[in-house]
Amino acid sequence: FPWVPFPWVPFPDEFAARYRELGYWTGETFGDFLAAKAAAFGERVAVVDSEVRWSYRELDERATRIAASFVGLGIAPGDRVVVHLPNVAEFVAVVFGLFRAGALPVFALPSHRFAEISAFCSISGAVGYVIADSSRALADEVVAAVPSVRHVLIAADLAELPAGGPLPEVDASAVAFLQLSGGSTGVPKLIPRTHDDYLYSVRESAAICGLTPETVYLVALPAAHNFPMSSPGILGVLHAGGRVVMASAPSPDVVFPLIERERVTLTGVVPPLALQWMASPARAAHDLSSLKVLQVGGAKFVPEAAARVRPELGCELQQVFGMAEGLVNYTRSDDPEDVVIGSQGRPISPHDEIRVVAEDDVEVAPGEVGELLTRGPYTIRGYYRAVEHNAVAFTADGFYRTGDLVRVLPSGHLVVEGRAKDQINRGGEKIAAEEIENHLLAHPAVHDAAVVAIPDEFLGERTCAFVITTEPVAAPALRAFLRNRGLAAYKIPDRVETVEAFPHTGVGKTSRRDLRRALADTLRKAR
Ligand code: J2J
Repeated sequence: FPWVPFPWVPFPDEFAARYRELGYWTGETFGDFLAAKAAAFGERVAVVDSEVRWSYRELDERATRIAASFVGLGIAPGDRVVVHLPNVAEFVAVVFGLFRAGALPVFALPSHRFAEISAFCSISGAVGYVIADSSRALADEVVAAVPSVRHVLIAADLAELPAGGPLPEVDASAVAFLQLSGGSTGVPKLIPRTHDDYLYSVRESAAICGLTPETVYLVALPAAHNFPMSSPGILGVLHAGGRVVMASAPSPDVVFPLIERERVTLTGVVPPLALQWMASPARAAHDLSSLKVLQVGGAKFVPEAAARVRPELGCELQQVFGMAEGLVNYTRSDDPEDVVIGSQGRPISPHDEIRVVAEDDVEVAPGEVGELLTRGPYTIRGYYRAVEHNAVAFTADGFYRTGDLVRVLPSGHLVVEGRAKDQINRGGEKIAAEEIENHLLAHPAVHDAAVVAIPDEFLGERTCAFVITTEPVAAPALRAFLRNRGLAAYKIPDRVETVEAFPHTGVGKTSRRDLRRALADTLRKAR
């Protein structure tokens, strides 16, 4: 990945000035944030997992100690460190440790494997890779493949390493971390978020969700994902002085006993998990009465399922339509029932700018479906080190092209109607079609490949790979080939179809997008 002079696109000065004037960007860093919370909530429990129960004071001290270890290792302000941890309390301490050292966490998901981790390391030029000790073999491969990675660090050891110092001054307008994009291209995209912009979204999310020191939040989704991190998630709950409870897995057998034991009041899940929880016979055996609100987001939660949440789980539903690039929409607790069930919420901020456009970028009539473009106080202006892609992913005046097809209700709530990006949303897990196609093309017998979504009752969508091969290759062999390339399990195609040729979609040159659409149509008709 070539060196570029400006690896990220800052907000234009006049916008930054406006967001500061409005009091949205306060100059607070993540390091200051945790210190302030420790001062305010000292001995209250901040974060719990199956091994530890840390107070705000303990979390704060541990983060400072870990920051000193990073400095001791020679990790400098601005350096990138890939964080690859399961849902444990240590995740929070490590991330705040990096913030305090001025280094940028790059958030990997537990399901990521060599293909993803090595890509994040090389795109970001990471100097460090933090793991839980179980994934050591993977770390060795990553170090061998990406020369910039000088340190493989076991999270639990970080508080014991020789301390360096002093801790640096950190600038709140600087990039604080790199989040992952769901992506629609062959190469993953990293999202640079600043202290200023992210903390604004966190504070507002905490307010919208009515968080208090009594809030107990269960982290059911992977902690590193933007939803459980910030909507209002771990950070919103810490902002309010509440308690964060880490679940090692999102299945009912793990989650229901935790809800009962910790008296969990709030959690966030993707639609298939909501369905699984509602269908679980274990529900009757546990007291889930403390749960006040179930947030559902990451993929479309259809109204038929949404309507079942209150009667079956006995709690309120909040729909959340967000993206790691920025914009987050919530249904509000005082929204009418039909809006909570039938919409994906409205933006956090009065300064979130929304445009719904047709293919020519002209705005559609109010209430019509079009692509959602957005700009605002916590939406990025460009991906990290992605000059060419930024030219197509953003408009000239800085609106992010979400690739989501929406319509806007008169109340300002958005209804997600579909997608215009080459991505499969497999129950909230995002898969870039081109990325999988590139891996398939690396197989010696694969002449061409196209990956499309197939509708699925439980996951919303699954993946189907169409391949043209030079000799017969069985589907299991092709899947094994992808696994051996170190691709995360959720990206392995659910179905593989070998075809003689791809359909022609009209006159002239066929775009990949048209081809994918035609193939998806073929599948739909065959059902
Ligand atoms: C339909 N599609 C949705 C929804 C996300 C909160 C919640 C979710 C995410 C997230 C997040 C959807 N209905 N309710 O970051 O802070 C699809 C859209 C969107 C993409 C973003 C948060 N909620 N989506 O899912 O970066 O296509 O963030 O553009 O993973 O998920 O994916 P991601």
